[in-house]
Amino acid sequence: MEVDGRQRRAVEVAVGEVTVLDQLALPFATRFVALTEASQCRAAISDMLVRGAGSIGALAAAGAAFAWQEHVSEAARDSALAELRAARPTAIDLAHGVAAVDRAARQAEATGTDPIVAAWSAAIDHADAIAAAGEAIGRHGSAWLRAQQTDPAAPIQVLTHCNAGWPALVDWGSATAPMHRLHLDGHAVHVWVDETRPRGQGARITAWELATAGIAHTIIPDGAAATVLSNGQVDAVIVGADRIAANGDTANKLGTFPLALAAQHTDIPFIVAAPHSTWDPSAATGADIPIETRPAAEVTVVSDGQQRARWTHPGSPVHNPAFDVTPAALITAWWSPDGPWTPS
Ligand code: RI2
Repeated sequence: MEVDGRQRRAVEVAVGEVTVLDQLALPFATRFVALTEASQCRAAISDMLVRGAGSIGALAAAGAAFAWQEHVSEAARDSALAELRAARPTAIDLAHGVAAVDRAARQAEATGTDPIVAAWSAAIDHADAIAAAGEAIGRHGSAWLRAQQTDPAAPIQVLTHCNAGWPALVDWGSATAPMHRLHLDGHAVHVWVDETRPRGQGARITAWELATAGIAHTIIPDGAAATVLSNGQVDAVIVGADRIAANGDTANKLGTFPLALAAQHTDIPFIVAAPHSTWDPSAATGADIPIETRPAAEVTVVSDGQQRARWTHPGSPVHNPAFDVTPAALITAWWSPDGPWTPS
C-alpha cells in the first residue's frame, strides 16, 4: 500500500534481498529495514519486528531461501529451517512459507537445477501469493459489505481487533483489505479499532494503517467493543486469523473469542478473513492449535518506543497467552481469496 507517496509492502522479497516494515517502530516512525541472513529473519519474527500471520510466513519463506544460500551441509540447513519454523508457534503460515521454499529447492536439486535460484524464486512467489490473496479478499469482502448496506448514504461500519492489515499480510491485509477496497472505490467506511492489549496492535498499527490511507476510524478500549456492538453502531466484525482448524475453529489474537461472543449476542456478522496459507487441515479442531505464551513484560511494562515504565504492581504474577480460539459455531463466515467459505 502507499507510504510516503510510494507503493510499499510489509515484506519485500527480491533475490538475496529482503526489506521489511519495522512494526516495532510504529506509530512513532515509519522505517524499513534490510535483512541479509536467515538468523536475522528468525529474530525479526520472534521479536515481532515483523508480525501478522501472512507477513511472518513471507519472511520465513525468505529466511528459508537465505538458509539454502548460507549452508552447503544439509544438517546445518535443516537446523536453520527448524529455527525459522520455531520462531513463533501459533501461525501456521510460518511452516507453510518454509515448506514452500524447501520443497522447491529440493525439487531443483533432484532435477539438477540450481536449488538456490529455485529457493529465491519460491520465496518471491510466496510473498506475491500472500499479497494477491489480500487483494482478492478485499474485492469479495467489500462486495459483501456493500450488498448488506441498507442506507447507501451512511458509512459502512466495521469493527476489527488486532492488526490484520497490510503490515500483517505483506500487502492489502486480510481483515482490512475490504476497508481499503471500499475507500479506494469511493465508498464511506468507518472502522472501530480495538486497542488490543497488551501489545496494542490495534491502537498502534491498525490506527496508523487506516490514518495513512485516510480511512475514518476510532480507537476503543477492548472492553468497549461489546457496548459499541450493542449500541447498533457496527454492521460487521471482521478479524484475521493465525490458524484455522479443519472444523473452522479459529486461533486469532487474544480478545477475539470474547468479541465473537458479543457479536453472537448482538446478532452482528462475525467474519474471519484469511489466505489459504492460514488453514491447517492437520488440526482437526482448535484444541490441536498450539497457543503461544509471551513474556510478562508485555503486560507489566508500557513504552513509547523510547522509554519503558512498569505500571503494574511489582511482584504480581502474570499470564500472557497471545491468542485465543474462537469456536466455529460463533463464526458467521470465513472469507478466503476465493470468496466466502464454510468448513464442512
Ligand atoms: P493476518 C496477529 O497476531 C493477529 O492475531 C492477527 O489477527 C494475525 O496476526 C493475522 O494477521 P500477532 O502476529 O495474517 O500480532 O490474518 O501476534 O493479516
